[in-house]
Amino acid sequence: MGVTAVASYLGPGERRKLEEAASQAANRTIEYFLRTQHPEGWWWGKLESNVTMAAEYLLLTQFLGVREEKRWHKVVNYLCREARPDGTWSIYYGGPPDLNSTIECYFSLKLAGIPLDDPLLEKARAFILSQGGVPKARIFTKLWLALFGQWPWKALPAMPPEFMFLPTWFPLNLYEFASWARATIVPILIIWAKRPVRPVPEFARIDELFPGPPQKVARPLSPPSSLISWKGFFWGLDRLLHHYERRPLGLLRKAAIKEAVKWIIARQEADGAWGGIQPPWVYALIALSVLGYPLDHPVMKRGLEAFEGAFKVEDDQLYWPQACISPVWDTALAMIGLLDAGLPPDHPALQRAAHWLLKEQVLTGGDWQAKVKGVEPGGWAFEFDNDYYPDVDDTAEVMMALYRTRLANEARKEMALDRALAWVLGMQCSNGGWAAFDRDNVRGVVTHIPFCDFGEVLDYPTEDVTAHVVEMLGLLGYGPHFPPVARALRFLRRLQDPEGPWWGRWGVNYIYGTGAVLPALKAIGEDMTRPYVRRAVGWLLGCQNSDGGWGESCASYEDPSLKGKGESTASQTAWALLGLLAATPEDADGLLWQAIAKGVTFLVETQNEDGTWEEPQFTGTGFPRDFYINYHLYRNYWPLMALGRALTALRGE
Ligand code: R04
Repeated sequence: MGVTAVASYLGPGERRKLEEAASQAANRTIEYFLRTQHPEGWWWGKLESNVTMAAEYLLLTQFLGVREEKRWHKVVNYLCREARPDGTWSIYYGGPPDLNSTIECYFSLKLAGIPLDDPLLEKARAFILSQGGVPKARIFTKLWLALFGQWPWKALPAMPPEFMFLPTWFPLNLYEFASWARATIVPILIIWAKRPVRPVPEFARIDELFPGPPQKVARPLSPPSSLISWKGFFWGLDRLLHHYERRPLGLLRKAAIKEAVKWIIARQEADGAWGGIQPPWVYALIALSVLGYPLDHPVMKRGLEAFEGAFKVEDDQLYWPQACISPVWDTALAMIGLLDAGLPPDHPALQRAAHWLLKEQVLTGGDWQAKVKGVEPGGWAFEFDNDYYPDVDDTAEVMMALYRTRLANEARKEMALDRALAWVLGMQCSNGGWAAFDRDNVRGVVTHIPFCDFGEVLDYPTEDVTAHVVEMLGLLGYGPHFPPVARALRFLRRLQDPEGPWWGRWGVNYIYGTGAVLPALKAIGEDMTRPYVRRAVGWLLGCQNSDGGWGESCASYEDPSLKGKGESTASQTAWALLGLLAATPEDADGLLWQAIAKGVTFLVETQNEDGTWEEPQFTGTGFPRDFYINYHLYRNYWPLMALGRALTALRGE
């Protein structure tokens, strides 16, 4: 975009004013990142999700018999702080009351000694019963309750450990599940086989959360409407498996449990957790405890100590464990923001970050190799320690950050990039897209298993991850005719929403997806005047808020009429600007630049003195509908990218 072109749409005075304001704002945020970089080179923000992580921490320590009152008091403070005035908890800021979270918090608070007639519990109980009580909870919540005799094991779906033995060619095997579900299911197979019950004191029972006598209303899943369906098949299989459970084949059962234990122990990461995320980690500790592993067993010890490490958020009042930690993701994106905002590519801060990232490259094997043969490891994971589960999303962003940074030892960097490129290309799915952790993890049959009533159990190739890869390939010099790119572009064209945007799998929601695809199309050399691109631009212009920002509530995953709608936030305004700035061809009309100017002004006017933004809203997605994330650095590095790219356009560079 030539300076004259911009000026003619914004007017010389307006353009200069905007450039000045954006430049000052960008410098404040650059200063923020320079002063908050860790000496080892990384940036890392809190990953806020929902209270089930803290409630389940209480339940885990209760179950393992390591409950410690001072710590419990801090977690109770956190749960009470997160409770809303109506006595419920939600899974995202400003979201509706969530039954599972409210039940798990209610039970934990009772265990902590909060009396039944406490106003908070009274309101929570009223909500829980209004939703049908515990029988309406998800399987995971019922499993937690079963551990303490608050839900009958026989009313949970069968999860026999023999499942471990299903071969990888069988349509239903461990490796047909998404990585996060697989790592969570294996320990649960052991727990289900043992059906442990560690009773709680009478005062902590939660019979009052049932719509009738628990022994009567705590029923197994009722048969689906039509038995001639996958759901029907699995319901029938579940009944059969419960029957088998009465007298399982001893040797087979023993061997299966042994196989599961081996699988679990092999996957404990250096930080003592599993898979970098909470579910596999807590269920692994429960499973090993149920098998008699003592607390001072090295695996148990390290697993418990991990709650005192990187995952914890603690001050003198509160404690809560993060569901996951995002240092690699945060560092790569912070570097890209700094580079976009004009920090020299050889700046010491960028070099420190790059050297840290180079040390984080995963050069050992992982579960992805079950499906991807003959490809050398070379990706990055999201966390400090998660060698078994590197992901394509992090790898693409890290590659872009490294590629644009200048190091003294460029050869070392180029070798890392070559390995990463080969791994990413090896991970491309058959339909041209890229998923996060696995290739072609799309066998839908697993989604009908009764156990799978929460989150995602498949790792589908998605628009946002594919876009990040295409953007990276464009940066590395590949064009639209490079076969993997051509296939990816066809994938993206196929998945474009009829109204113009792209759906967002790992970010909320259509604004995230569209803000990822448009820069990718620009980077790969697509003609940005093509109708399908203009439809996406038109959609973004159409959902700009009157305050100049953009926002989209998590609710848009449930209610398509809310696509692109929600109170303006810094990160989502940034995503929209990244999209529009990528699509400003020479002849962009005034409307486009007026919208960009208003969006940039929104960021400038809402920025804090210290170069950061406020963002209580959740704009990250763990699972659409079930699990949302507030990445605490999203509010800062995505706006920095947007301001940086706006300045580049305004200066006609
Ligand atoms: C934005 C980057 C996306 N990129 C990296 C993803 C990182 C986080 O991915 C996950 C985080 C998760 N948490 N909890 C779960 C989970 C899954 C993820 C989870 C797992 C199993 C069950 C419930 C929750 F993939 Br059951 C924090 C791809």
